[in-house]
Amino acid sequence: MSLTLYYTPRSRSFCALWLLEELGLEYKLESFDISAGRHKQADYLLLNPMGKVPLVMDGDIPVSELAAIAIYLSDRYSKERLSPAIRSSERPAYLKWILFSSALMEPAYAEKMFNWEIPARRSIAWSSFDQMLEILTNHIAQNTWVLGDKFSSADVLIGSNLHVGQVVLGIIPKEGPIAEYLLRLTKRDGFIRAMDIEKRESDRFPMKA
Ligand SMILES: N[C@@H](CCC(=O)N[C@@H](CS)C(=O)NCC(=O)O)C(=O)O
Repeated sequence: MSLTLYYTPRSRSFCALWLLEELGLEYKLESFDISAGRHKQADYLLLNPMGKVPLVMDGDIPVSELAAIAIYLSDRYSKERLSPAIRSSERPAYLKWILFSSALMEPAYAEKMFNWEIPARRSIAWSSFDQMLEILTNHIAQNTWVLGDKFSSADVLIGSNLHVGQVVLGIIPKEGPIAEYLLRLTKRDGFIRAMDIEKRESDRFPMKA
């Protein structure tokens, strides 16, 4: 096994880094300054035509898109520690929450941040930012993790979005069930290790004016 994470600080790459730290696997960090454009070079585009980070290489197999990275790495390497078994009854809920992060939270965040005016709500996939947040809040008010007592990679995906939403974008509440869930997440050793690496790499590649 030889894993490489293509990473830039202050980006969604943090989620993949946190996942790798939760998995406790050895991996190589290919960290770069996003303004250098490494992710737009021809060799990179062959691996991820979207030209985005993160990208995980498992040997010579490219894995892009956070939901796919989470499902693949957890199934392949976590021995069911971060994902329920394929045939388990928890599997549908696990997949639902993984997709909730990328298919519902992501566009809902964009709607909120860019003040999108959407004329026909029923025709869009994520309904609304407020509904997304309400559903997540009601669920997490009654559960330690999205799958109840079992922590999974779905929590890493949702937690990464919530962390950015609260700390960077200021659109996620600072108190209540979601804030308490985030506190539980950010106390995890995997999160703390990933945040130490993120801080180190942010210092290495400071934001350009
Ligand atoms: N849908 C992608 C989103 C990845 C993404 O948006 N990455 C941003 C950084 S946060 C990026 O690479 N932006 C650089 C660009 O588009 O040029 C995923 O889930 O991995």
